[in-house]
Amino acid sequence: MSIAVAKPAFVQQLQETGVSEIRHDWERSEIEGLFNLAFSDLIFHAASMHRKYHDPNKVQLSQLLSIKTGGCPEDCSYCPQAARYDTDVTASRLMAVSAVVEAAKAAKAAGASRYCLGAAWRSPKDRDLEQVCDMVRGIKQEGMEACVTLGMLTPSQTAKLKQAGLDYYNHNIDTSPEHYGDIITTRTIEDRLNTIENVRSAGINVCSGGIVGLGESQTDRAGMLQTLANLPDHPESVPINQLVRVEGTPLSDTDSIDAFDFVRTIAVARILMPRSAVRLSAGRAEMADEAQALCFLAGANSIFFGDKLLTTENPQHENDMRLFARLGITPLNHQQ
Ligand code: SAM
Ligand code: DTB
Ligand code: SF4
Repeated sequence: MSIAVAKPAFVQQLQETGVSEIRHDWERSEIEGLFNLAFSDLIFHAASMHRKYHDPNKVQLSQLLSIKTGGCPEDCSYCPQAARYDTDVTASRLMAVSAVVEAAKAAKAAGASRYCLGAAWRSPKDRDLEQVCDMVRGIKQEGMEACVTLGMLTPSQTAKLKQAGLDYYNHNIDTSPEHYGDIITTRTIEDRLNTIENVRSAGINVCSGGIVGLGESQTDRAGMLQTLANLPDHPESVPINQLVRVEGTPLSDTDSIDAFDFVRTIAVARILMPRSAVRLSAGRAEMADEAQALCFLAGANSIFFGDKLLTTENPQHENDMRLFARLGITPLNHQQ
């Protein structure tokens, strides 16, 4: 006996018209239609897409290290590293190459396949970039993938990073074009898109996503994902962060978001960018195991692991491994 599954009209129309699943022409209203599906219909659609393009029981593990912390001249209103906000972050200078490579070795031993370096810069100075390039070479020598996030880059800087062997560059658009100016005033979303274009032109994989919980509306969430999905190429990696509310930042008192709304954002990202890795990024320390499991079901297939993100807490390694075991998830190795 076959069981008939009622498909939402929108999903049925997509399948019947044979519309390609890899699209770059999403209308805002279509994306809002996805967000407004009944929860089970949305998750079913996203999980089906996930299974078509990925092994649903594998999750890629990246580990983060803040190589230059705090003192940043930008005004991103979510960020504890902006010099203008009074937070507990202590500013530090750029780390030595040897210390970074030692930390990468330890992350590899713990199971990370990618090592990601973050610096609290608006954009790197050329002298500092040379040092970061040496860090990238050192990480690559350990047999790991390397990712860095250093702020805005020029084409000559992306060329240097590519030459050093960089695999991914992380540069988030953070929110929708309409909401962007309420969150950051010291650089525009066009500045960010220019850097993403420079990274892409250099042949480096693009890691770009955003933050949920900044006080944005559902149409802003749709607008953020629309901007990413309608790029000429989808980012290979799409981090979806839940705002980590840090005392002293302008957004520290923002209302927490409904866990199901966060899962919906992951699901819509999975449907819009089927081939990309969707990363369940910052915010896991405040998330129930059940909410994380729903994110994996909805198509998240990458996380940051290790006890720390850049300056804030992340779940303990043992807790993550226990959750993976309970869910039958195993780490994805980049050779796979
Ligand atoms: N300074 C560089 C830049 O902004 O491009 C690189 C580092 S910055 C910390 C990288 C990203 O971390 C930001 O774009 C933002 O998406 C994310 N982020 C920063 N603070 C966060 C917070 N409190 N909660 C969630 N995500 C955050
Ligand atoms: C991304 O999308 N999230 C990471 C990484 N890329 C660089 C950063 C999260 C930072 C959370 C706040 C903190 O720890 O300072
Ligand atoms: Fe600086 Fe990056 Fe934080 Fe913005 S997100 S304040 S650019 S470190």
